Amino acid sequence: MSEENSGVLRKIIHIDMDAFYASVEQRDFPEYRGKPIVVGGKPDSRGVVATASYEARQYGIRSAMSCSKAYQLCPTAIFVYPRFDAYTNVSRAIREIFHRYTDLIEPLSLDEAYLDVTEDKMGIGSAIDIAQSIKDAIKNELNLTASAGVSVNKFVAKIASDMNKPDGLTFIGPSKIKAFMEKLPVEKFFGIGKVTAARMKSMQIITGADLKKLSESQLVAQFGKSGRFYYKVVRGIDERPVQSNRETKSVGAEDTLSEDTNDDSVMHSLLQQISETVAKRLEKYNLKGKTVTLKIKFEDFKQITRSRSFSFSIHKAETIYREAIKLLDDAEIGFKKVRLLGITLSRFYDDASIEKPESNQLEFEF
Ligand code: DCP
Ligand code: MG
Repeated sequence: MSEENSGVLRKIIHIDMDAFYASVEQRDFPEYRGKPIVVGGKPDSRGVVATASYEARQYGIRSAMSCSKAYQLCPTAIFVYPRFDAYTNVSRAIREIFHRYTDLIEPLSLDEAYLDVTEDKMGIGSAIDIAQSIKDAIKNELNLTASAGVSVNKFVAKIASDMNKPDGLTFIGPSKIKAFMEKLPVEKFFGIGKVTAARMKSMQIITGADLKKLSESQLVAQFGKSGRFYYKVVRGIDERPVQSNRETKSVGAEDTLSEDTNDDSVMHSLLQQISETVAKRLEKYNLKGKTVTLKIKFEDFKQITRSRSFSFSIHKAETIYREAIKLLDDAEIGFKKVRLLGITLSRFYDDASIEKPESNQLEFEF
C-alpha cells in the first residue's frame, strides 16, 4: 500500500531490543547486572565482540571490535561466550507478543522487526499506544527492554527506534518528517555505508537538505539504482511494505582466488574460509540447510555448480567444508584452472521437524 496513492497513512512500528545478547546475559546471570559485559569471545582469543552491555559501551567497546581491543579498553569487563539458544528463545517470545497486535510482522534479525499496525488485532488504534504496550509486555513478561520507533513508513520508524535507546519510544509523525529528513546526516540514511557517505561528503552532501538539492537523474547518475531510493526517502516517501512471509531461500558466500589455480591445497584452504563464513551467516539467522551447492568458476569464466542433498540439515563449518571438498573432487575439473569458488546452503524449511520462522531477510533490499 502506498501512502501517496491510497491517501491512507500507514502505521509502522520498528522494534529493536536493547544491547540484546548482553541484556539476556544480565537477565539470566544476576551477578552480571550493572557491570560491563562483553559477549563474543575471551579477551585473549581472536574473537570479535558481538555486543556489549551499556556499561561496557561507556568504555568505548562496540560490536565487531576485537575482543583483545575490548580488553584493552576495559580490563575489568566480564567476557562471555554467546548462548544462541537463549537468544532464539527470546526472539520467539517477542514474536509471539507482536502477534497479539498484528500478523504483519517482518523480522530483520533475532532482535529486530517491523510491524504494520495500520489495522491492529486488538482494535487499539494508536500506534504509539501499541508500541508502549509491546514494550511493557517485553518488560513484564521477559524482563528485557526494547526501543520502538513509530512512523508512517519503515525507514523513518527504523531511525526513530534508534534515537532514544535504551528503553525508548520515539514517534515521528507526518508533520515532522520533512524537517527530520532535512537535518538527518547522510550516513544515517538506509543503504548509505561509509564509502558512499565519504563520497557524498566530498560532494558537500552532508545532510538530507543537501541531498534534496540533487535531482533524481543526478542521484541515479552518481549512485546508480540506490539514487532513486535516496530521492524518494529524503522526501519522506518509502513505500516498501512490511513483508511477513519473506523467506530466506539460500545462504551462501563466494570468493575469488588470489590467482587462478588448480592446486587442491589452495582451493581447499579457500573452501575452508568460505565454509566458515557460510556457517556464521547460518548461525546468525538460526538456519540449517539440507542441500549444499558448490559453485566453480573457471579461468575462462565458465561456471558449473554441483549439489548434494541430505535427509538431515547441516550448519557446521566442518561439515560444510567436508561436503564442499567432496563436491570439488567429484567435479573432476582436471587441469582446468579455477578463479572463484562459492558455497550455498539451501532447503531450510521442508522438514516439519524444523520450526519455520516467520521470515528472514538476508539481502539488501530496495
Ligand atoms: N550482533 C553481532 N555482531 C554484530 C552486531 C550485532 O553478533 N556486528 C548481534 C549481537 C546483538 C544483536 O546482534 O546483541 C542485535 O544487534 P543490534 O545492532 O540491535 O545491537 P544490540 O541489540 O546489541 O544493541 P542496541 O541497543 O544498540 O540495539
Ligand atoms: Mg538491538
